[in-house]
Parts: sequence; C-alpha cells; structure tokens
Amino acid sequence: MDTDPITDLILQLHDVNAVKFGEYKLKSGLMTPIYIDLRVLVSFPALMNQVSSLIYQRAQEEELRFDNVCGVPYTALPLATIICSRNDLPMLIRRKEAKNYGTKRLVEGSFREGDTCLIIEDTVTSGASILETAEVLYSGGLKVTDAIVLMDREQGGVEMLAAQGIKLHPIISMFKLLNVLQAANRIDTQTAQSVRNFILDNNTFSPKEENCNGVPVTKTPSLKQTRELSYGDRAKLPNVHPLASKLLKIMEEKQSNLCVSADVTSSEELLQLADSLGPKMCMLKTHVDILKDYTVTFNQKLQALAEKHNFLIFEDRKFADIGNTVKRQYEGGLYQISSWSHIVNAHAVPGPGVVKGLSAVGKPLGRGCLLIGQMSSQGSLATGEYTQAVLKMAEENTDFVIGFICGSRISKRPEFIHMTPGVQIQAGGDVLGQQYTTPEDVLYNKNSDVIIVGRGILEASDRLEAAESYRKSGWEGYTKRLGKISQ
Ligand code: 5BU
Repeated sequence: MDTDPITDLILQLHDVNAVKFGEYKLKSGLMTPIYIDLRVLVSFPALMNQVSSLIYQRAQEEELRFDNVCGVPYTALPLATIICSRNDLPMLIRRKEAKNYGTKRLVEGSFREGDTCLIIEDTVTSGASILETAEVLYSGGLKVTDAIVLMDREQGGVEMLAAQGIKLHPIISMFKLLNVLQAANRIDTQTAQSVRNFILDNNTFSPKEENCNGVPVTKTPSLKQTRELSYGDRAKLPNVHPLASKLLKIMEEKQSNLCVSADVTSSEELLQLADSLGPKMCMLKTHVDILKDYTVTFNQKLQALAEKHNFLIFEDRKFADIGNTVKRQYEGGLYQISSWSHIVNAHAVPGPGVVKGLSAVGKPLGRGCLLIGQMSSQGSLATGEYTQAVLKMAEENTDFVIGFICGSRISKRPEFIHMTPGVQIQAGGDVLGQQYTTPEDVLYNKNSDVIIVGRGILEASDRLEAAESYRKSGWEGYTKRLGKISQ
C-alpha cells in the first residue's frame, strides 16, 4: 500500500511505542488519554534520520530564514544536531541551568546579536516549552520568528505562540495521527473519539489577557477551570442566533433535551405523536419524504401543534447539492420546507455554496441550519479533518448555521447547539449500520446538547412512557454535566 511520508512516520512512531493510549499525567498536571513520548526515538537511528529530514524539508518548504538552529532540551537536542550536521548549519544549545563556574552562559555556541534562531521541538501542548527556550534566546540578543515541531497536540500551542510572534510549523497534528491510527486499525473508533473529545475540551490557550490599563500582557498559559453554562445562560449570550436562543429557552423551560424523530409514514400518526409527545420534547424531527399522504393541511396542523406544545420542527432533509439547487429544493417543490420547518440540516460536502444557497431562503425567514459534522452510521466518512472543515464552515456562517449533527461536541462555542442521533437506552445498533449510544453518554461524556431518538420511542409499547424516560435520562445527563468542572 502506498502511504504518504507522514502516514508512514505515524505508523512507525506507534510501532516503537512513542504514542501511548491510557491515562497519563502531563507536565501541567492534567491527565491525558494519549501520551506522546518521543524520547525513545534515540534508540531508532533510521527514525531519527527520517524525522530530521522531515523537519529540515519543512524549513525549506516554508522558505524559513535563520542563522542558527536550537533544539529545545532534551528530546529535540539530538534532532537539531542531526539537522545541523547534515545540512552544515550552525547550532546553539540552550542550557537548562547556567553553570556556576566559567562563563555562566545560558546559550552555548557562537552567534551575533540580532541573529535569528530557528527552534526545533519534539512535542507541543501549550507551547510553553518553546516560549521558555525563546525567552532564553531573546535574553542573549537573538531573534526567534519560527519553530518547527514534530508533533502538535492541537491544544492551543499554535495560537499561544502566534500571540507571542512565533509561527509554529507542525509536522504531525493530533487529528491526523488519530485518523491514521484509526484507519490502520491500530486504535478503535471509541478510543480515537475519546481522545478527540479530550483535545477539543482541553485547549490551553486563552487569548487576550490584559492588564488594568488594557495593555496586553504576556502570561504563562494556564489551564482554565470553567463550569459549563446552562442552556438558559447560553440562550442569553450576546452572539447567539435568535433561533438557537429560542431552542435553548424551550429546553430550559421544558427540562427537555429530547428531539423525537417522528419516522412514521402516515400524517395522521405523525400528528397524533406530535400532540401526545409534545410536552416531553424540545423538538420534533421529520423526514417529510417518507410520508405517504403529505398535504399542506398536514403541515399547517403540525405547525399549530408546535405552537401549542412549544417545540421546534426540524426537517432532516440533509441538503447536499450546489447552492442554486438546494435553494430551490428548500423553498419549492411539493414540500416547500422553508415555509414550515424551523431548522434544516446540510452536508458540507459541496462546500460553502450549500450554506449560501440555503441561507438565501432561510435567513430572511429566521430559520436555522445544522451542519452534519459526524454521522451515527458505521463507517461514516465524516470524521477527523472533514469534521474540522465542517466546524470552520459553521464558524464562517453564524448568521444561519446554529449548530451541528454530531456524535460528540465538536465546537467550544457555547452559541452552537450539538445534536446527536443514534440514541437508545440500550447501546447497540441495527442491521443497516446504525450505531446507538445512551442518553447519559451523549450528554455527560460526549458533551452534546440534544438527543435525537426515533425507534427507541416509536417501537416502545407505550410511546409516551418511553418519551418520558428518554427526556428524564437526557435531562439527568445534562444536570450531571453542569456540575462537572472542565479544565
Ligand atoms: P433511530 O430510529 O433513533 O435510529 O432514528 C434516528 C434518526 O436520525 C433517523 O431519522 C435518521 O435518519 C436520523 N439520523 C441518524 O440516525 N444518524 C445521522 O447521522 C443523521 C441522522 Br445526520
């Protein structure tokens, strides 16, 4: 099988046990489910050479200009040595402590004041170690503009260093590493997802720190301890979309984060479901194209029930075409979805045009859209870098995108709503690839906001009783989460 050099390197790093999964303590004291230990590299000369080549190649690709190279002690020190020796570059060594005899220098090697030094590092979490080395180099009169790191844990290091004027160039990013190991069956989906959640939930960078005069100050990055905002608090955030705010208020008022997926084929049955389960849910999800007897009167009745029981309607249409087509599918045709559905969803696969097309119709009507960041079905291709691209698309369209369909929280912005399908009281799946997790897992462990439940309720002998039990366990998961302190 042909692999790119990074994929190949990731697999080799895993082979030599430089990537470990379990419970480990970071330098900061934070517990982590993944530990990158590149100290073992020195025992594998071929890998040392490969890594050094990739780092130097990166410096060339980025056309970096520098006079000397300094590896952050200790792990990156031999890497810097190989790079400098092979490419005839002058190296500097940063001492951890000044010796108490002789010159007392903190930077060993010969350099001129004003020289630019490139920093090499093995792993970055917050960026603090690189900054520490840069500060020693600054004190010697050197400049630092760039740093290259073999492994970026994607926990805020790039942003923190950028705020300090240092551009960080990662060779391997955490999400790429997880995707590669998962695709190669080195780790299972659950492990990969739990590490992704950990990384997303543990960003160490808090931007703008200001002193009392409003002047930005340099602060050693610290891990923030925050308590989760309640649905009600999130409804009042200044940048929240009005429809997201409405939904969050409904959830708070009705103590429900349950969206019932009304996947039935008769309009009469759907209306009856909406009326009887209305008090239990914050949202009703439809697949209008599976109804065998759709009429305009039906959707007028459905809207009246949404008013009566105070829930939102979400047509799970999953638009996925070019902007011009989705615009016409959303407002026209038999169903005229935009005229009755508060919320629709879309795949990001066509690019931003899909959101632009839908938004042209929905925004003036005060509608909102959920982007599909992940799917509950087995083997879904919406993972890793794709999910990250969806996130970016949402962030660029917050006047219409109100959140995501996903398996777990993918954005830290409390204005976005995360909704998760594939939920049943009993975890498991169906014969066509659906995968189920429990309400508690979705709310408490996966940090999502809304559970979407279809057959768990529809196939119960008493649907009302089942809806109440999903409402209750979803709400309990959420209240338990509110008590949790996140780092
Ligand atoms: P279920 O009966 O609880 O399995 O129904 C789940 C519903 O959510 C069903 O209407 C699906 O079309 C919908 N769904 C999903 O299951 N998984 C996804 O990733 C997305 C939607 Br997007």
